[in-house]
Amino acid sequence: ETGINAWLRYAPVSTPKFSQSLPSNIIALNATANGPVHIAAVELQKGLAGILDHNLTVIYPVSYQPGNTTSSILVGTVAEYANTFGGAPHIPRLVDDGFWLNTTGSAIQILGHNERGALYGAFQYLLMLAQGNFSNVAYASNPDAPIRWVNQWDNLDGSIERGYGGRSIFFTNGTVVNNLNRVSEYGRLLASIGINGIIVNNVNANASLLSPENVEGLGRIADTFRPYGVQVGIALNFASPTANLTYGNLSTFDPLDPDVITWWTNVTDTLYERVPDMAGYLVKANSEGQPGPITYNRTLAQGANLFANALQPHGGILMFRAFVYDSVNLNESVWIEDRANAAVDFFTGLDGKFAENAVVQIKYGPIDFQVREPASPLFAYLRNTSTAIELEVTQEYLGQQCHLVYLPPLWKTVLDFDMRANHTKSLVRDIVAGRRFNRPLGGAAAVVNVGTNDTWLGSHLSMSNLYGYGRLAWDFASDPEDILQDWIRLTFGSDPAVLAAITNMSMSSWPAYENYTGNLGIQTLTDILYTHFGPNPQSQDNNPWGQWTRADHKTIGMDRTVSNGTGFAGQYPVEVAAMYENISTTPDNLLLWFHHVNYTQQLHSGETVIQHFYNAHYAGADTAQTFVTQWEGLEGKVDEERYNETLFRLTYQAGHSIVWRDAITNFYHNISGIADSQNRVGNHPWRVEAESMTLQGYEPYTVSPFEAASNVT
Ligand code: BDP
Repeated sequence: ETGINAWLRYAPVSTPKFSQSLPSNIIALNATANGPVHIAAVELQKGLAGILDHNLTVIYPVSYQPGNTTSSILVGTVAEYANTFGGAPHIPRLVDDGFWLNTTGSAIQILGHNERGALYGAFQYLLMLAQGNFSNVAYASNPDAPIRWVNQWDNLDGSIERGYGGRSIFFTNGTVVNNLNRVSEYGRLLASIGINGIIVNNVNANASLLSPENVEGLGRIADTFRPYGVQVGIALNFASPTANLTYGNLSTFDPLDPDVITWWTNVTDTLYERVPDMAGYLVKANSEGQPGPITYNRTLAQGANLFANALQPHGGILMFRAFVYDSVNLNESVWIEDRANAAVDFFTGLDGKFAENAVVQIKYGPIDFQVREPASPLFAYLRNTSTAIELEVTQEYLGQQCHLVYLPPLWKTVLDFDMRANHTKSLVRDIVAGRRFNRPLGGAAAVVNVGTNDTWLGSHLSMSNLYGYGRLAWDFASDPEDILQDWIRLTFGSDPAVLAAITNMSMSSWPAYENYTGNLGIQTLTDILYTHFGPNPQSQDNNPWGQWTRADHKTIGMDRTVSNGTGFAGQYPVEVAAMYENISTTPDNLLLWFHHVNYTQQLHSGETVIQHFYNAHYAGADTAQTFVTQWEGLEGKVDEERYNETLFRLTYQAGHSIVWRDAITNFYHNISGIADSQNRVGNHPWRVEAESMTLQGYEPYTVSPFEAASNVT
């Protein structure tokens, strides 16, 4: 098992308890050539052959004669059903992409509001059977929100920014690859978890994606995804009109300039000629050196609306990223004081100024995909603007697929957070679903970054995060552990020992990672310069990104209060602002996010900050050691290939967690001069310090901070 089929293996179920007789054929109601209903029928055929060793014929299009559907699987749209059978079925209300699944009658009904919904229903049915669940069900399922997209940060040269699963499946050498088989496989995976859109290129976008050759290539990508109901969109470079492309070169990219408006209108029309169902655009502007409207003293909303207006006649959506910040003015050595403030600062005054087909895509926290962040206050600030939450499946700051970190529990801390807007219950998940502020659009986008590796993401266990993302984007209220267990049964079968071990490891993995990396809201103490991997607490201060710990000999933490600090706490609605303003009401796990305190400050738990650091790092690394032994208990219960590859990763994680533990505890031990009450820090019996090594065939290299490699103070 290479992992290529992920959770869609359709492995045989040993003792199926099928309560009805097996279906005799599949009737595809919709005749669209190569459309989602066609794919649904093909999948049903493939799935039942794999799961039950039962071969079915597909009949399509059907000319129905009453009575001949007994023991068929009927799959198609509600409208086509009504057409065929001369009357609408009596089922609950469905919205776009929703479906009805009924296995209680003689025929199995899988009916979608649209073709995509029918495909989703077919996958739900198959994923139920694949888990050995043959119970009778009759239910309707509707998505929480219309936007359930993934983002890929693929560059045209085939590299992937923050991708850890190999090269791009879309691009190579500046253009679209010839063989799109993996794209089709990816579409299948995405459809099976309800994803309906994808941005295929990096947010740090290259204008040459718009060349005629590449538009044709995008057309081929869109043709490949279309049967799976996945609509393709692209990320744009704001300065494209000045990039000397075939559409005419302008000397400005000012969003209010009539020539610029015409330029984008033409480009958009050209794209829609080749991709009539293009999902839309994603734009990162005025952030990390990217061009944007502010260059011309225009607002972010004016910049966003330029694209939204061009897309509007075609039904496209503009996703505009809230990740806007100016790092520094290095020449003047003026560093931003607190990057957490940036999003609300930049969007102040712009609520309600965005076009109706524009959606502001907001990272879950105010900084950048850290191991723990409070919910971005922008979710509560924008009330007359549609919003979506941005998550990261690729584990940029979270171990880069070398560490097992199951992410849905982290995402839930934000989705389930109550912003108390207008003193009223305002869960982030209800805001992004559009329910709380009555917005027509909304949803989620996740940076996924799969690559050509057979495991897609670089490691087998990390696929639970992609699966979990899809399930949560469909139903934000679903439970991370339930999702996980479905994924385990689908990926590894239903052996109870396998289920128990992977559940246990995965559910303790994010808390463990937080423990051995950065606690109490201090952020993930990785190298901040570029790699975002491995411990480097020193780089977390005196950098130009406003991402600081403010650690000195006595104190640590960012004071983000209104009374003394950067004022960030005041960006929340009043009840939440008051909670974070005060140390006594700030939860321990965000203490250092909001407050600058002595290392000896006592937590609600009774520990001091510094002793908590020590204890947590030891506890986290201890937990990571158990992943290896828990996994070893599964030898023979998981196929050899995936067993060995996963063991390799977990062994690495166990070792790296110790590197993390020692580097961080030594660093804060040295800086604070406060001893560990259990006298562990600095006493690492098996550790070999750099100064006691003799090198053969290696060259010395300066490690920063030295604590990661050396015990010399
Ligand atoms: C940061 C990544 C960087 C991205 C940026 C973004 O380090 O590679 O370009 O976010 O989201 O987390 O735009």
